[in-house]
Amino acid sequence: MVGLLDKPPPILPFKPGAFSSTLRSDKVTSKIGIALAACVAICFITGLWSHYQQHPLDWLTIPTAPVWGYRLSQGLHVATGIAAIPLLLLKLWSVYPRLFEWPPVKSAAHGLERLFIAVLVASMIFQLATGLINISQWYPWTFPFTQTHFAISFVIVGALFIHLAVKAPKIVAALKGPKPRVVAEPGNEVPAEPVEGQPQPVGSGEGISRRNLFIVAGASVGAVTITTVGQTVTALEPVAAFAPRVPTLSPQGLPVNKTAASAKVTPALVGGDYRLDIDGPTPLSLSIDDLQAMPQTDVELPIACVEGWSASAMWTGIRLADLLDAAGIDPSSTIQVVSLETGGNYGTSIVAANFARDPLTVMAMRIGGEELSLDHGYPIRLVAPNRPGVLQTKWIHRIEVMA
Ligand SMILES: Nc1nc2c(c(=O)[nH]1)N[C@H]1C(S)=C(S)[C@@H](COP(=O)(O)O)O[C@H]1N2
Ligand SMILES: [Mo]
Repeated sequence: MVGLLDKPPPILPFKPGAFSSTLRSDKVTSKIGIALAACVAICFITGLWSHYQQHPLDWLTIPTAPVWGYRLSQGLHVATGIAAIPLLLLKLWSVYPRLFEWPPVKSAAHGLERLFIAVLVASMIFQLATGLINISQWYPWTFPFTQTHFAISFVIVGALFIHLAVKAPKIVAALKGPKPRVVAEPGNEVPAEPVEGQPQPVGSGEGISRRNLFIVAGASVGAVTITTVGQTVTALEPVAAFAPRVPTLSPQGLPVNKTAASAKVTPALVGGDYRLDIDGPTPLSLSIDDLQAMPQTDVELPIACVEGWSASAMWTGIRLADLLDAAGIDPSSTIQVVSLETGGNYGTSIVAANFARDPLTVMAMRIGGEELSLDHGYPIRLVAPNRPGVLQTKWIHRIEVMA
């Protein structure tokens, strides 16, 4: 057995010298790795922020300002996640020959280190692939996406932390060290003088220089970013060829994630019998005419979806604080809004007191001056500042006091 492991198998990827690219070096691996780790760090922090906005912690009061806070943090979350895809592929390319290093396990510590790397790579591939599929609005799996995405993020960060700690000395040495030498192989030497009629070598005998490698890396990260970030940066919309959602091409200037039909909200439900009921010391039951007769306020606020698209709109509606005051609800109360949509995860949402009382939080009836379409939440929906799109509940018919 030991004898078997002494020598690499005589087949290609294991043969010494099987990988001849002179572009791979610890320095290249370290630089790409640092860019990838930076993306992972931003993605993790913005992901946690998004999670705790949707599942609040008792001791953490989320501020209502700046109004574009969630738009920025979730835009960064999705953009850094997308940028991590080409970076991860490059990183894997840069260390790929090590997959075939011989012997595969040199010691217990080495075996453990490789195991952590396997966990790290597998969890990152899973996270980025399912995340990308999710923002493309395709849900081919049966496991609960958000819980899994949340749990796996800790596996990634834990394994990455260990990986960086183990590799720290090597990374520091690689970054401080001299430029890796271009290895000239027999018959592949870089000629001292240009030879007329011969193609010029470009740095390594391999046709692409290390500088060009970084240009390719930067260009691929730039390309995936530029062609998708238009879903949230309006100025880049014209080049957003791969953005799953493009706000200005959508009804009333805003994509619709859940249509009224798929939420089973029928026109009959929002007809003459519709009432907005508010449970409070002075219970209210308001018809659409009653609601339209109340003082209306204009607010400019974004809808920022967890999937990374976002768009700002001018909303017109009744300040939520005015409705709560009319029902005699205490200003320190947390409330819940309830949709006509039954079932589904987003039929209700909790509104903490600071959000409920913010002067920018409205129960919107109009968008851009037009009556809300049924798909956008007619007759009335919640729009609050610095709030994930999933919590901007549509088709509200009831407001309840929680605590
Ligand atoms: N009742 C209800 N409200 C909802 C949803 C839903 O599924 N049901 N989806 C939410 C999500 S995920 C987003 S991003 C916004 C999108 O709002 P829009 O369809 O008006 O653009 O509505 C939110 N409000
Ligand atoms: Mo969303």
